[in-house]
Amino acid sequence: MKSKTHASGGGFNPTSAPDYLPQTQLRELQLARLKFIVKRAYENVPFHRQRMEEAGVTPGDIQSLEDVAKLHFTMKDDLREAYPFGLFASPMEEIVRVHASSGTTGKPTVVAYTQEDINVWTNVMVRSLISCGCHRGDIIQNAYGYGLFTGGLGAHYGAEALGATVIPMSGGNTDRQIMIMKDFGANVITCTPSYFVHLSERALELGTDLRDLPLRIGVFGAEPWSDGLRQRAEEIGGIKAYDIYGLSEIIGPGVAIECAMQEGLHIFEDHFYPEIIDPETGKTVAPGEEGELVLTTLSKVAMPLLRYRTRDMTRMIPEACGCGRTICRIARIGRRSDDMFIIRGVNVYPSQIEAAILKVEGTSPHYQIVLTRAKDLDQMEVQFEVTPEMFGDTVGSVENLQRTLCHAIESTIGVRAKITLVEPHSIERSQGKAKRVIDKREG
Ligand code: DLL
Repeated sequence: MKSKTHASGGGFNPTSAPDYLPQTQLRELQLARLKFIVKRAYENVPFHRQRMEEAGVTPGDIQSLEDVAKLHFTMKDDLREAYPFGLFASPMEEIVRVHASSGTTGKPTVVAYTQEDINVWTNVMVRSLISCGCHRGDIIQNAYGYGLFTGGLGAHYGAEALGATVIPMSGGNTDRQIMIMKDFGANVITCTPSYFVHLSERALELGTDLRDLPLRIGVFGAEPWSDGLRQRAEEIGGIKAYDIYGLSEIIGPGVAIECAMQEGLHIFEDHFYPEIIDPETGKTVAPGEEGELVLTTLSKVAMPLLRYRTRDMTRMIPEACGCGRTICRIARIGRRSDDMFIIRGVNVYPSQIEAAILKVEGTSPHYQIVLTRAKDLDQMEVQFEVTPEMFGDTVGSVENLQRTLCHAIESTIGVRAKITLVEPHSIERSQGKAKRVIDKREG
């Protein structure tokens, strides 16, 4: 699996060789690319030039990888303010594609690609798919959304260049997905983990057990998901589920991916330079400590980003990986520094609630957290879908289940939640990223 070298995809050569570069070579490559990208940003994007001038830094000051710390951070708001094309470093004639990430409020943030950028994206997606055991000849059902979201087209180009057969399903249309999966013999599926669980359950309702199909691998990402959810997905789908990470601002899917060891995600650091910082102070944390992931695009031509604050919390795994890849690894991203909500003074992440729920035997990952405020006191309600089967041998009565869930949550986060059991399917299914928190508190 070390280096697949069959030509396909318009002369594109899918190989995972850069994953195994000796450290010194990798650092040299990174430094050369860092110098290139800083110069490019400085010369072509007024925003970056202005920030560098404010900090008294010129491209010539970047002489080592550590010098990256001299540069300014770029934030999501900087992209919003530059809406739509303000951060582009290439003239429009050279931009072959734009994507946008949907903001929950206001305008989306727009990102751009030259043909070279699309080639890099394809390259890292091929390496991602190879890393989780996909190969030429696989039939990949791509259920990430096609459109402004990067998931669909990102996975699509990578899968084609790998030499796989792509079924460009996009998200949704679940009954049809299931029929096509069965009839076309898909053995790999790419989608959000929450959508996969929904799809598997719907399949069962329609009399199809995915475990009886050729499906072998799930390449899941675009949202945080717990190890508990991974276990459920693997059980119900009869698959091996891999975690893929990425974000539009940096390229889309394919920034990092698990390998067969599944002990963290390898960052394609020949193209994306990672740092882990303390989100409060902006300072680099000690090696192996948790902090916010900051990424610098090392080869992005159309829209170079310097020290982009992802808000995703993780840590570097300093030990060498058993798979032999030399590129660095980060721990799975369980939370963002900003999907956190505070309830009665306690910081809570939806992923903690999910992990607590899934610890209870017989439960399913269909839940929603509703936050309200009554008489100045915050209340947290966890709505949880039940099915008749849950009351078989495992949980007993309704009260029993409520008690057990309440206890599981309280012992995990230290806050009591009201558990409301709701009808099967009453929580809206997402075709992409699941919406876990409804915050009805004011102010
Ligand atoms: O979600 C790109 C993507 C598509 C990644 C398909 C993987 C698969 P955005 O819509 O810009 O891009 O959202 C990026 O989603 O900053 C994380 O907070 C979250 N995220 C993405 N992948 C993971 C993951 C795509 N594997 C934001 N685990 C990121 C946890 C993830 N969170």
